[in-house]
Amino acid sequence: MSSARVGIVMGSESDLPAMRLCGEVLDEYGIGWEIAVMSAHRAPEVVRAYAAQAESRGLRVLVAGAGAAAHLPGVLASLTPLPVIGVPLAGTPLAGIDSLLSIVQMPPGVPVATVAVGEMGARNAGHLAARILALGDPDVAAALRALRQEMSTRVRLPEGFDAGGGAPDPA
Ligand code: RP5
Repeated sequence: MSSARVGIVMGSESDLPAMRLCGEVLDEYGIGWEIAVMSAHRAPEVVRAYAAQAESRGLRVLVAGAGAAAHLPGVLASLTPLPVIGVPLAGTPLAGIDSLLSIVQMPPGVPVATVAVGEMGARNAGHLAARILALGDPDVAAALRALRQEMSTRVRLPEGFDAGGGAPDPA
């Protein structure tokens, strides 16, 4: 079994610049991840095999990025009970609206948790995967608490302003 708990999958090598940011975020939490390129339309049998083996290989969350008619996240979600986070990627003349709608509009029963288009979404996919894993992993939960605490200090307040106890306790 690999030590990766998150499988970051994308439809094309051209998706890598955005999707590697998801891995960088997972590193902040100390979460092991792996990366794979496989297309739901160019290599459907590979996608099927990857999804079928994902759980037994130790993966707990899949993050799938795709552009254009972006069916990879939905296809993965249809083939595994693991939670799937979809990252819509821009790159066509429709600038990601095409992939956003393809990914977010899954019919009931086969959900794909869809994040923002592009690099922002790739990063948030990492944060969302961490929140899922934090439910069953005290180390990830502690890293999440620390990150939220650090984020809550990123404020600039007017002189004399009383925030009512200061930065909120994110616990
Ligand atoms: C999708 O088509 C991929 O996810 C990629 O975003 C897009 C373009 O792929 P390439 O033509 O760059 O391989 O399948």
